[in-house]
Amino acid sequence: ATVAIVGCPFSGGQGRAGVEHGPNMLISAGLVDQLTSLGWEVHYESQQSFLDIPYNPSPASSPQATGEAKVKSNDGKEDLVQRLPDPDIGRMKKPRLVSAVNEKVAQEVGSIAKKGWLPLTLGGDHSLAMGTIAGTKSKYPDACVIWVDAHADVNTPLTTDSGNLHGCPVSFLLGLDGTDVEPFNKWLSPCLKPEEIVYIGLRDIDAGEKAILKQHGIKAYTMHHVDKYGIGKVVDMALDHVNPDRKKPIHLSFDVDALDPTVAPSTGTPVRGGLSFREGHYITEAVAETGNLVAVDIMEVNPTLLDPRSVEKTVAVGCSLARASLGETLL
Ligand code: DIR
Ligand code: MN
Ligand code: MN
Ligand code: MN
Repeated sequence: ATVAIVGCPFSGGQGRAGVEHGPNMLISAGLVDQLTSLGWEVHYESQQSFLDIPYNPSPASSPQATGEAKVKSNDGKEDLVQRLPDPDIGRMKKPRLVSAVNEKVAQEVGSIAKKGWLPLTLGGDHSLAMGTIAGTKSKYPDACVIWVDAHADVNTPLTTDSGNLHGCPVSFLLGLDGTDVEPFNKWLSPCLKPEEIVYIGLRDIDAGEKAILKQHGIKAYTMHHVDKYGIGKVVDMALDHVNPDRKKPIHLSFDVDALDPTVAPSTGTPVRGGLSFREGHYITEAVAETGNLVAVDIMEVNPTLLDPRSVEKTVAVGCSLARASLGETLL
C-alpha cells in the first residue's frame, strides 16, 4: 500500500509562530524511513509550498506585513512575492490566507485519495483539517471522522472568541450557521454530517461550542469518559457511533494537544489532564486495526516551543502516532 505525506508548513490559523516547522521536524526525525520499514511505499518529495498565496503567512499575533516581500522557496532560491492585506472578516483572523491554503490542501489530499493512496498530512495548525477532510470527502463521500483533541474546534465565525480559525474547522465542514461566508464558500461546501464525526479527548470546550455539540447531537468522548470507561471501551463506543458496521472509510484527525502536556509539551494550546502516551497510541492502533483508515492528520506539533528535550519528545510522539496509525503493532 502507498502513503503520500502532505507536509503543511502553516501557522495562520492561530496566533503562535513555529507550528509551520512541524512537518519538516517530523520528516527530519526519520518518518519516511520508519513508514517504509512498516512495509509502506512512501511518497514524499518536499513539503507543500504556500508561498504563492499572496497573504502574509506569519501568525495572527504578528503585525500585518504587506507589499513586496522576499521569500525563500523550498529549492532555496529567493523570490519577490506581492503580499496583499488580509484584514479580519467579522471575528475571523487571516480568513483569506486560511481559505486559500485549505483550498490547496483539499486539492492535494483529494488527488492523493483518488489515486487510492493514503494521505498522511503533517501540520501545521488544525485549521488545515478543513482542507484535509474536504479532500477525503471528495473521494469517499461516506467517510467518517475521528477527531482526537483537547478542543472541539467547532466554533463558527459567529461564536469564536479568539478569531483563530484553528478553533473552527469542524463548523465549516458541517456547514453551521455563519460558515457560508466568503472566501470559504467559494470552494468549500458542507460535506460532513453531525453523525459522521466523533470526538475523543476533549477537555477545553467553549460555551458556544458546548451549545453547538448539544444542538446538533454531536457525539463527544471527553477525558471524563476516558476516565470512566477506559480508552478501550471509549474507542469501541466511538466506532459504534460513526461506523456501526465497520464498513465506512475513516479519516483520523489527531491534534497532539489531545495528549497530556507531559507527553506532548511542544504544542500551541496545551491543556492539562490529557491522554496518556498509551491512550493516544491505543486510539491509533485500534483505528488501524479496523482496516478502514483512509486518511490521517497529525497536527499542532510546534518545535519552537519550550526546551530541546520537550521538542524532541513531542516530535517523537508525533512520529510514533503516525506509525501506529499505519499499522505498527507492539508485538
Ligand atoms: C479555542 C481554543 N476554543 C478557540 N481552540 C484551540 O480559539 O476557538 N484549538 N486551541 O486547537
Ligand atoms: Mn485541534
Ligand atoms: Mn488547534
Ligand atoms: Mn487542540
